[in-house]
Amino acid sequence: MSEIDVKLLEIRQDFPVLNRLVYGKPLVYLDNAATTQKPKCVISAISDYYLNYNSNIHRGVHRLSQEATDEYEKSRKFIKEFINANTASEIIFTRGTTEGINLVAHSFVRPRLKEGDEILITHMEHHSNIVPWQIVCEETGAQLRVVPINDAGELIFEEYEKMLTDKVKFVSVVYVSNSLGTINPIEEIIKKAHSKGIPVLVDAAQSIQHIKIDVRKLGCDFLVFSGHKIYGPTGIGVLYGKQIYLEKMSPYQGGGDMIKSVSFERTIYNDLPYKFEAGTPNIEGAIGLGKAIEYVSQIGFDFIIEHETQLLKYAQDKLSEIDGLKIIGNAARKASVVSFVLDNVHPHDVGTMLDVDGIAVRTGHHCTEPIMRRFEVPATTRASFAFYNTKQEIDVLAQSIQKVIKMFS
Ligand code: C6P
Repeated sequence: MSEIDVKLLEIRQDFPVLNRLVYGKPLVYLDNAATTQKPKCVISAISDYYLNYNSNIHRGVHRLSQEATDEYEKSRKFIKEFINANTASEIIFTRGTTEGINLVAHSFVRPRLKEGDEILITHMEHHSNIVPWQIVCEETGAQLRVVPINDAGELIFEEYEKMLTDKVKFVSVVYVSNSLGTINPIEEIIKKAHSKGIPVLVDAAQSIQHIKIDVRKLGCDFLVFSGHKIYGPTGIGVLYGKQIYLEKMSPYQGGGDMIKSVSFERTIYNDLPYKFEAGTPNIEGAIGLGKAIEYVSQIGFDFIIEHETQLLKYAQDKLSEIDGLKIIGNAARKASVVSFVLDNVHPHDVGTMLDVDGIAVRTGHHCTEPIMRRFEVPATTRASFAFYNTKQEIDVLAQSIQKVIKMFS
């Protein structure tokens, strides 16, 4: 057995669900872009909170509340270290990527826009990096402009450069596309926008778990991700923002914890990061996310990148050999996603038949309808990989696809 195989065996033991059967067959979980499975340490951290110190945070002088507050804030510090933010105050807990983008759209971009201004996104954005900007544009009279992509599913950089006119007030762009797997040249995108003084938000929902992210090196102004895609719980996510911006922004929601003092005449808002965390937060979610990030750091990006790169190459090579299968998204730089269509078989039928073999993939438009239109397909079947997946699982996928083709021919 190779070193990677030995490590994989160990890693898979950390994820109890990977041992289950589906219709009597071993589960082959290839829907990791939708949500990743959770390691035992994350599950234990959540149950430990409920079993031993469940209480509200930032509010009580009692022991349990202090313990819960300490663990919640410890997670924030882990995340600060993980993405190399300047201070823990730049780490805002949100419900996920979607809420992070909406927060920035509402509290940072909208107050700075006037009629005729422009927001720039790309053709490969998830709906949650399209719709919040459409709402802001409707409200302000600004225009949403979309940078085109080529037939391989790559951003056309020259078009991006041309579209970065003086009218553009904000750029919001995905790092890794969830339906194509394309890795965007994010550093160059940010550098170009900054050369014109335009702030940039990075949607890191599909990159935080695959690529080592250093926000200071990237220089991005905002970055958002979801806990559940990096082996943490659902309902928790992170907005990173540069302190100079977060300080100037008005709150997204009003309520408890985001204030220093309230009177009917005047309310004084709390300091960062609490100004953006109104109400009782997802305490167990934040604690679980901290644990997930600690776990991922222990696995290490050297292993993650090496193994996932091999898996992606193996899957692309294997699936490309199948007659009648077309991969959608052939960018030179890709991460962990293979989207495909089969001649004469609807992706929903593909997904349903793969399920019978215990294989979990996602079918549909993946919340990226404009991409489906760009490639003139109604939907795709998407296999997406995590560091616990194996080449043997990809073999099972390829065999099962062959069965689907036979059945429909
Ligand atoms: N993509 C997928 O199956 P939330 O739902 O807030 O955790 O993440 C939204 C989101 C934003 N940007 C990108 C690039 C994403 O991939 C996602 C979520 C899932 O592809 C669910 S649609």
